[in-house]
Parts: sequence; structure tokens; C-alpha cells
Amino acid sequence: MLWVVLAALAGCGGDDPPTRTVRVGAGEPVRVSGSEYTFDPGRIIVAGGPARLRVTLDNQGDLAHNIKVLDGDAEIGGLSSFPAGEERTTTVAVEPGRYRLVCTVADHEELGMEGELEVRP
Ligand SMILES: [Cu+2]
Repeated sequence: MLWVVLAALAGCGGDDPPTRTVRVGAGEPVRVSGSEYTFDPGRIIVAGGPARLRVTLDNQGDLAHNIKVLDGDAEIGGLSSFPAGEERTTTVAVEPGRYRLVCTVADHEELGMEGELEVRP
């Protein structure tokens, strides 16, 4: 039984879960599921930027979550926190470049609610 315990512990460790990537064209909407403590997909690649990216966060967790788009430390868009079981949509204007996606509730980012947004020309 020991290996079961070890496997369970390994699963709860600092290793990130596999990150799913989605690729969309500029103008195509993106849907992100948020839960404790992950965004799925965790990586979004937009081709044909600059773009007005329409993002829907589907809160499938048990807690309130949000999603913010960060350019360096600057927040350039996103959604305020909202309750579990709801979804919200926003639009963010992005130039080609790399951005971070984070949930700013408490320590959710440190716990894994973070992702990448890459906008390609
Ligand atoms: Cu969160």
C-alpha cells in the first residue's frame, strides 16, 4: 500500500499538472475553466494579432475565482471575482507578445491558477 500513498503524495506535490494548450485565430473566443487551483487551458496561443480577445471564464470550482491578463506587472484586462458555478465574459485588446493569466484571489496564483497567453502576429 505504501506505493499508493507515495503516488498520492507525488500527485499533490509542487509538480504542475499537465498544461493544455489551445490555439485560436484573432477574433475567435476562448473558453477557460477555472477551479481549485488551475486554469484549463493553461496556455492560449492567438494567431493573427493584434486581437480583441474574447475570454469566458467558467468557474467550475467551489470558490470564487477571477482571471486577470497581465503584461509584466500591469493588469491590462480580465474579470473581477465571481462565485462558483457562474461564468463571465470579457474582451481584452492585446498586441503581439506574451502575457500571464492569473487568478488574484488570495494565494490562488501560487497554488496554480496561472497560465500563459501568447499573441502571435
Ligand atoms: Cu482563484
